[in-house]
Amino acid sequence: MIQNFSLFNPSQTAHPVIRKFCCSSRQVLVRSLSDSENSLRLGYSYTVTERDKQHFRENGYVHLKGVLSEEEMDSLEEIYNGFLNKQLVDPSKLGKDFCDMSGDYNRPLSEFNIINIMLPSKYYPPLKGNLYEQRSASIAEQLCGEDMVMDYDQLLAKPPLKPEAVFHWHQDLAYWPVTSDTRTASFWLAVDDSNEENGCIRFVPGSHREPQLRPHLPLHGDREKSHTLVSKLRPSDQFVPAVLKRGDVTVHHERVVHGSGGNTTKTSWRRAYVIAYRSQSTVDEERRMGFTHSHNDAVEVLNEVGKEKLNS
Ligand SMILES: O=C(O)CCC(=O)C(=O)O
Ligand SMILES: [Fe+2]
Repeated sequence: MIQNFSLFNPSQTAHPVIRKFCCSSRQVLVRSLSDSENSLRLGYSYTVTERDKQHFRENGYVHLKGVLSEEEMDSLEEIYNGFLNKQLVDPSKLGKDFCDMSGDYNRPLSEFNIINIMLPSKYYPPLKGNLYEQRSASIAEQLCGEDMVMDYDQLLAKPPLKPEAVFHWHQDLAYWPVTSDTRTASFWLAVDDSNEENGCIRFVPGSHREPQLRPHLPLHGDREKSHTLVSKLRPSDQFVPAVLKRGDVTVHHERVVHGSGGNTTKTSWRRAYVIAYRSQSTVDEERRMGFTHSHNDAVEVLNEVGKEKLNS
């Protein structure tokens, strides 16, 4: 039943939700965009302004508004919910790739604070090539260069009433092997409006320019118990919450310090869809090491992450 899917060549046999997603994305090509949104979306691409590029360079992240329209989000959300309600994939088949980023691997699903689904398009291939992938790829190219390819995707959802859904402060590169070319554009798409109450992502602007990665420790002592690494903020660090509307994204650099607080709301979910782009040579280098961004990667490989060669 599941077929490979690309928006450029939509398969008639694709999942109905995907077909709908595909159709709504095609309409974008012919419909003019609302001026009030001041949107820079056009078909499969999104124009990044010089100001956005400068913000990304100087602060290590940038907030881009309206990367997906409300209608496009509706279709995407159906797929997202298919993961959460277990209709698209069976969580028991994902092993550690279906876990709680705030807890250890023994925590039962009913008690998850941050529902983390690694590599959704690997486990549900019809997701591949969706409109968000296309637009984020166009943005990654504008921010980081032509050789950027998708390295991994991830879903991160905080249900309401989860004050402990804290994503600890970290730099992404501390989670990855330090390859010769570390350039990254990490996209964080808000599936819900995201704010301080429901646990939006927060950045320490400029921290990506520090010469060395900060120390990170495994939250539960070792990477076999949980995937989570933790770094501490410094007294001088000032963080900025990224308050996003549904359909907005942030894009962040591999060294910027970031994290998020719990979801203290009674009714508001905080769902995010992450896609990271890195250079083709970096992705090849990672795969040669056996590093795929799956939490099921060998623990010996996971123990080699974040080790940088220090500049003399
Ligand atoms: O969703 C969050 O709160 C954090 C996500 C994150 O760390 C990332 O996308 O790199
Ligand atoms: Fe991160």
